[in-house]
Amino acid sequence: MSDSEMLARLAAAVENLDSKHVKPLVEQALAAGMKPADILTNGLSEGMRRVGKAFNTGDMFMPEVLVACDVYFAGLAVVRPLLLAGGDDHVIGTMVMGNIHGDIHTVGKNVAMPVFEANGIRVIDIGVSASDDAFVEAIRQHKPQIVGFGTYMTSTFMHTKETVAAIEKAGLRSQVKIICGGPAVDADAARRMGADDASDDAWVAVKKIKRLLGVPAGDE
Ligand code: B12
Repeated sequence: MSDSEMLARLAAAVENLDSKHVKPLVEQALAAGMKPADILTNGLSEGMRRVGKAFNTGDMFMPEVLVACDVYFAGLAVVRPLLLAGGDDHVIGTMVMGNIHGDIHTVGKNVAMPVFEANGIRVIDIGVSASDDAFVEAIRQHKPQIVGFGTYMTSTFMHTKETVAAIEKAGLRSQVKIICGGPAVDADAARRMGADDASDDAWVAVKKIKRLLGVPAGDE
């Protein structure tokens, strides 16, 4: 089987909620010499991206999205240790990521983080409903170049301003770029609230993060 056929089958396994075949397919792809990042980005994540689109157009419902996530994570469990064991040479930056205070949506964050990791962004997850102080502390401790706010509701997206202000007050704002994510975000509004960018799509966000880091985004 060619690499592109293998990737198509991996994406289809996630999209078709095929929990039985996803793990053996990932193992087969690895045995064939395919790169873990390729398997994740162009196989499993591609399937999850299609699921996200189908959900947004009303062609899939939440229970199916949650099963698709399980399939995605079953495949991810095989490739993730290999990605993390790959050493630092592919790492382009560190990102502290958490949900803004009051926001407990986990699915989007859990889908986005492996996509970022597969693209060389080391992610420190500070969890859901993280206080402004928790962001400040994590920045002090981990010295990231990027901070990601998970904001899945209008109310928590609007809280961006306060969290940015806390980071500013701690004297850390100039050390980090800030990007918001979630279905309620808008890049212009995020900038007006003091962040640097926003995206409702993890794959588009990777390009935006690369631009913020001054790394070629691969589309110019
Ligand atoms: C599932 C869900 C829930 C589940 C969450 C389960 C879980 N463990 O996550 C439950 C039932 C618990 C829930 C609760 C609530 N929810 Co809800 N929920 C949703 C729903 C249906 C899907 C979210 C989802 O998983 N999407 C799929 C993922 C893959 O997409 P995503 O989150 O956008 O993530 C993608 C990108 O945004 C990006 N991304 C994600 N994170 C990040 C982070 C960064 C930094 C970047 C750059 C990118 C990025 O990557 C992902 C892949 O591309 C949405 C509706 C919707 N259309 O989104 C409502 C929704 C988000 N919820 C909503 C609301 C109002 C609530 C509740 C207040 C409901 C209530 N009255 O109790 C509570 C609040 C809970 C809280 N305090 O946080 C509203 C928000 C409306 C608004 N604009 O304010 C929505 C939009 C539904 C609606 N249309 O009304 N919810």
